[in-house]
Amino acid sequence: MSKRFYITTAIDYVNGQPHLGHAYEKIVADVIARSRRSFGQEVFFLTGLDEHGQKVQQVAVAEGKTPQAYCDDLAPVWKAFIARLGLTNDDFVRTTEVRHKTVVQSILSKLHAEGHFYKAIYRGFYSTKEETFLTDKDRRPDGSFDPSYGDVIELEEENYYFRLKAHQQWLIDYIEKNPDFVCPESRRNEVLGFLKHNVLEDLCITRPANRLNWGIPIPFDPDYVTYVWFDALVNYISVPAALADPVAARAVNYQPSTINYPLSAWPADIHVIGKDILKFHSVYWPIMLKAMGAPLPKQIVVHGWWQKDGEKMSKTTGNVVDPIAVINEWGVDAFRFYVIRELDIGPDGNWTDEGFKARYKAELADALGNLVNRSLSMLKRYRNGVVPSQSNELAADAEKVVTETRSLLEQNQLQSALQTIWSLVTRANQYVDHTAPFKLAKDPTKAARLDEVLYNLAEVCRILAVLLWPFLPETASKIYAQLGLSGAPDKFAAAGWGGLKAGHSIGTPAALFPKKEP
Ligand code: ME8
Repeated sequence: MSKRFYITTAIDYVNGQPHLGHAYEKIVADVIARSRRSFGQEVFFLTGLDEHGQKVQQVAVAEGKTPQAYCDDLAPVWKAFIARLGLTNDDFVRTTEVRHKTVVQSILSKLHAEGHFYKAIYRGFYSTKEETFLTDKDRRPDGSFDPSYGDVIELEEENYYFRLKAHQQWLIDYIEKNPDFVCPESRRNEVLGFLKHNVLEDLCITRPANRLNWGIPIPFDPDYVTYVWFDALVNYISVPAALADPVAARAVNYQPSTINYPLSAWPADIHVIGKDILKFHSVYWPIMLKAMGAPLPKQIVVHGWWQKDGEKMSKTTGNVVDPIAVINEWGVDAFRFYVIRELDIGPDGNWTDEGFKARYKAELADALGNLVNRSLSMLKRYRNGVVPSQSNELAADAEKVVTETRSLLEQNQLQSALQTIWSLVTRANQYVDHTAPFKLAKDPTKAARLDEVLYNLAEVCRILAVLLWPFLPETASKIYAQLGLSGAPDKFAAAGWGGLKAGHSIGTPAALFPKKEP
């Protein structure tokens, strides 16, 4: 049983509409997952929902439902959402599932027995919205708390705490010795700065059940439930443990009763997350794992946040992008293309409808779509759709792009990979313009030259399908089908030059990206 390449996303809060930010993160992870599978690696791709906590409890009560019924109603909406994005996740976790709750409790029991927790009274300011205690460090210069914390109340409460101080130095050393642990570098520096300039406060890991009962009960004290983050972060290891991953199961002290799916996934290779939850993933999560005796994830990939038209997206002002509406109008691949092409993993991004339409027109319809359509239409018209003998005029260009794309995908440089792939699209379009096959076709003495040109164009289209598969799976499959090839273009190894054989009959060309009225 070889270890799978294990990739996760943040699990989304169930109480809210799936939005552009959620969609972006999941597509980033999906592109990485698909590319690794295409390289021949076995992959385990996990996403899911974060369902406990005060916010869910409050909304459920307001809607006259139990929190569980509320989550059960919303979970299918989220599952339909990720299906619409074309995700290839292998599992979908809900933190209300027994398999997850059992593992959270098992970890709590283990760490409690080993003396990692203590109980203490804390008096302080509390943000219900963020479900967190605030300190003076969270105050703005004028002494007030940022409105993003919502109503801040004074609270005195006895809770369980996780001892963190002993973990500070090894974590600093670890992040320094492992430059790829937190990516991009700016986020790594942010974590190191935080760890070096602050004394780590112990982490409050419970909430009293009489104030909040929508959470996982603490196994050693029925008066408490688990704090949302000690619950949510655990999903990354609870699912492998439940699927009988030996490393995960050992670390969380849990043996699933039925071993029907022996998985080898832990440690995770990549956690894809947004910048706002960096501290939870790069400070608390590694410390939790270290305390459990589990190997740490290999990499935390941190993406930026999307705005719309230069402003924060907000339902109240109506300044939102509804991914499903965009997909319904333009197709899933246009959406996947725009978010990955527009925003590199790291900085913040800005969605504009004009920008989206401009990329659709220039890069998808006029560049890629036109290349495939005219290449295959000419092959159909001039050679009855039968592939001529192999010619290698564009082989070197294609091979260079294939090598570069692979290397960029291996480094999760998704935006650059798309740019590189488009350099081949541009090259091939220029080749059409320079060789002018429509003129060659009029001159019978140029038949051999026309054969060469048509072969090169069809073969570039085939290679593009393979390169595009992780990004634009529907389009890649359509190109394959139009080329008359069976199966999916899902094996990177097929990107070598010369895959199209002389005498092969292609299928029917059709527009990949229909032009839209302005
Ligand atoms: O934080 N642009 O859930 P969540 C890009 N349940 N990404 C965005 C974004 C935006 N405008 N808004 C949110 C949670 N995100 C927790 C996670 S993980 C163990 C628990 C990203 O629904 C955000 O950064 O608020 C996060 O990575 C993900 O969407 C889910 O956010």
